[in-house]
Amino acid sequence: MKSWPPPEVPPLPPGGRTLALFDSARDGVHPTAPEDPARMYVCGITPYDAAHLGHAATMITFDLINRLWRDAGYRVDYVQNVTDIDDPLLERAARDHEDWVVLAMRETALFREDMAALRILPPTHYVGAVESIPDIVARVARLLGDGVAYRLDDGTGDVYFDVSAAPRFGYESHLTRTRMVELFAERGGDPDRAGKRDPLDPLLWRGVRDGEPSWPGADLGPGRPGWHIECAVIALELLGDRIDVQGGGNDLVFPHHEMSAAHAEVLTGHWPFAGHYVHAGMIGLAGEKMSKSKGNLVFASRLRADGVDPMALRLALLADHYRTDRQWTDDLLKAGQERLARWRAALGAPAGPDGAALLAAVRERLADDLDSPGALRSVDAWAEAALSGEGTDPGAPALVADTLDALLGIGG
Ligand code: 5CA
Ligand code: ZN
Repeated sequence: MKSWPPPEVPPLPPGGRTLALFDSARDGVHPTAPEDPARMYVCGITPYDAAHLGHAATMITFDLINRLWRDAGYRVDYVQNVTDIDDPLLERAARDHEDWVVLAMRETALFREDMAALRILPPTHYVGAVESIPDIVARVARLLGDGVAYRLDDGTGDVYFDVSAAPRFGYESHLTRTRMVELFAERGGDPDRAGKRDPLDPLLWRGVRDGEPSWPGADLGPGRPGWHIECAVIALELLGDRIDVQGGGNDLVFPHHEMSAAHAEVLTGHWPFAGHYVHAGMIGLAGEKMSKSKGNLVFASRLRADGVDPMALRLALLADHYRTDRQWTDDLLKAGQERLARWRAALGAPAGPDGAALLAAVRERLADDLDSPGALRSVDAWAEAALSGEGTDPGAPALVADTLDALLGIGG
C-alpha cells in the first residue's frame, strides 16, 4: 500500500545516543540494541473513521523512536499495518450503507494526509491486511499442519490458535487469567465460543459467512484473517523473525500484542519476538478514552481544517510523557500554540545560548525513554534566554532549528 511523503530531516552533528525504552515484558527501562537496520513494527489504524488525536499521539511516539535511532546512525526498517478488513470496519460500513472498501480507502487517505502534516516519517512498508492474505493463509496452514492450530467442527471453517503451544504465553502483559479473559472479551475475543480448547484461544481464520467478504484460503477454505495473526505475519514477512520494537497504544498490550508475539514465536521458534514491547498511553476526552466506538473524538483533520498549525498539535501531544494516559483539552492545545510561537520567535533571534549544549540536552532527555517533557523544558529555557538577549552564539538559532526538526519533528 502507498505510504506518505517523507518530511525533510536536517543532518545534525554526530553525537546521537543509545535509546533506552520501557519494555512492557520486562517492566522496566532498558537500552535498545538494534542491529543495523533497526526494525520496528507499529500497529496502525482500522480505517473506519478519521484519525483522532489518540492515533496522532501514538504515531508521534514511534516517530520519535525512528528519529532517535537515525540520529544514532542506524537505518530504520519501519513497518506499519492498516487493518483494512475487520468486524468494526464492516459494521460501520453496514450502518452507513457504504461500501466497506470505499470507507477504508477514504479514511486511510485522510490518515496519510494527517501523518504528512504532522511531519511523521513514513514507514518503509505501509501494509494492508487484505494485501497480506496470501502470506497469512500460508502461515495459518503451517500452524494447522503443526497441530498448534485447529478447525472448529461446527461447519463454520473457523480456525483457532492453541495458546498452550506458546510456553511463555503471558510474559508480556503479566495479567491474571481472570483479567486476561475479561480483556479478551472486551477487545474482540470470544472466550465463550463453544468448541475451543481454551477460552483464550484467538481466531486465526474466519470461514466465509453469508454477506461477508472473503478471500481464497487454499486448504483453509474461503474466509478472512483474524486480527492478531495479521500483525504477526506482516511483521515476520517484512522484518524477519526478531524485531527491536513492537509498538502501539497500551490498549493493545493484551490480547493483541501478547497474541501476535505468541503467533510469531510459535511460527519461528525464536523468543522473544520483540526486544522491546512499547506502549503509548491513551489520550482521552473529558475523562474517557478517545475511541471510535464511543464517538468522543477530536480529529486531527478537523483541527487542521480549523487552521491549527500541526506543529502546535505535535507540541501539545509531546508536552506530557508518552506512557501517561492523559486528557486532551483546549488548554493543552493553547499551551502548544504559545510554546510554538515562543520557539519560533527565539529561532528568529540573531544569537542565542550555546546551540551544541541544547542539542546535547535534547538528545540526553529523549534517549531516556523519550522524556519529551524534559526535552521541551530545555528548549523553553534556551528560548527564554535567546529572547531576552542572553546568548552570544550566532550559530545557535540555526542549530537549534535543526535539532527541533530532526529530533522532535518540529519544523516548517
Ligand atoms: N488496527 C488496530 C491495530 S493492528 C488498531 O488498534 N487500530 S485503531 O485504529 O484502533 O488504533 C490505531 C493505533 O492507535 C493503535 O496503535 C492504537 O493502540 C492507538 N490508539 C487507539 N486509540 C488511542 C487513544 N485514545 N490514545 C492513544 N492511542 C490510541
Ligand atoms: Zn496490530
